[in-house]
Amino acid sequence: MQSTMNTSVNTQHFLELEEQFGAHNYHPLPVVLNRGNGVFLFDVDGKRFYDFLSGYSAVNQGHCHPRIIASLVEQAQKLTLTSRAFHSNLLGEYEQYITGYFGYDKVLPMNTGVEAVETAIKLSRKWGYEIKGIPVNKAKIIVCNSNFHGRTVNIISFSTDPAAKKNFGPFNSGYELVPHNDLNALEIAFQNEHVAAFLFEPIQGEAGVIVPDDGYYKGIRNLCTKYDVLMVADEIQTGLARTGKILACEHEQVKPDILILGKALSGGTLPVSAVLCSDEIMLTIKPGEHGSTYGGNPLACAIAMTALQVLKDEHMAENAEAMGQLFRNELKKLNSPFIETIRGKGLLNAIVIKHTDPDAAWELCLALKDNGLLAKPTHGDKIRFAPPLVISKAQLLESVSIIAESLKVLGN
Ligand code: IF1
Repeated sequence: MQSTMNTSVNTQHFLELEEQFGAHNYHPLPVVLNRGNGVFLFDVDGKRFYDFLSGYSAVNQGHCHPRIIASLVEQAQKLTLTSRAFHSNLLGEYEQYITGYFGYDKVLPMNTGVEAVETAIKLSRKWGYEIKGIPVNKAKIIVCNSNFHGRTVNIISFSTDPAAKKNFGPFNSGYELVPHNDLNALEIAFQNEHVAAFLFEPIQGEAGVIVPDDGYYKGIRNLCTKYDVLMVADEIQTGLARTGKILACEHEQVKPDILILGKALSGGTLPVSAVLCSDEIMLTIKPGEHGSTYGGNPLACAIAMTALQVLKDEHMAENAEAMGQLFRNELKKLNSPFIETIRGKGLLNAIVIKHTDPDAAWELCLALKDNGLLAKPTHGDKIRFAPPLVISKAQLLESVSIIAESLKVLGN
């Protein structure tokens, strides 16, 4: 099948700069963007696209949300960083706001998602040794096959993706793998008294939007309570209204012991992440035992409070639920022979492509691009569809028609 790699001279210029001067650690679609607004991205030739990746769910609130940008601009002209060597007027206000928003005693502010996951692992181990009484350096953390929690050497130590691990060893110990969505396997793993925590994604995003059975979150909660194991939810991608609730765990009225947030916590402006938990867990870390240069900086605090507020003010979870249902129903109605599976929750969805050509998903994404919609394959045959949560019904239906038109590139 011919690749539809038609790019303008203007676009080609930027691609060549990256080719020559940048690391080749990604394989992006051949599109160069220079502006975003709401659900739309625009390329250097002024072509408009529906954004169906949303920065991997970091842009839930829509590109350059006016209230978030206004907070950024206002605070950027006052004070951006004090470091934690001193206090700022915004950190305490933000800490009170976000802990009240999610119902936890305390928050530890970090920057990237992986830093928050590392922080949650350190808190889990500290709690395991100092509260649960696990022998020091014997703590186990249970994780899931096909997990994705970031790309530091410690985190990829428990990845099951060969591409994420190849030639990055040696790796860290203290982790045990269980299948995702398997409560029996989890209970067996919990027989080990050295288990401090279970770290999981409510929906496995990178693995291809793997949605567990109903009751999985409640089952995890019950087992963690029964065996005195911390339930650690990585809601970096599933949180902040993406799946139709403010948190994916809310679909089953479940409250994790440790909540990890990132991505859309800043509305796609700059890296802001957070770890929330009880005093019992959080106060195991004493002054000087953990931190980061930018963690909790006043610019991030200002942005995050607005990013969280607009989720509620604009009912983005409710819209994600409604538009997600509509999206999956409309895709099903296409009855495409090339779509094997449609799955997701809220506006975190994916399709599995069925085709003899192993590059079919990539070719479809190129055709989608040519037709004005940006999406990217994950793990070969799956395409994630995750637009900003502000998408309207008319925009969603237009997007489905673009998908329908683009599927023709796979044959008739
Ligand atoms: C890339 C994936 C998505 C995450 C969860 C922690 C992190 C992520 C559930 C780490 C980050 C990003 C990383 C980015 C692409 C994207 C991604 F494909 F890699 F796996 F979304 F599915 N927990 N996910 O999804 O957060 O340190 O990146 O801020 O590395 O290519 P981060």
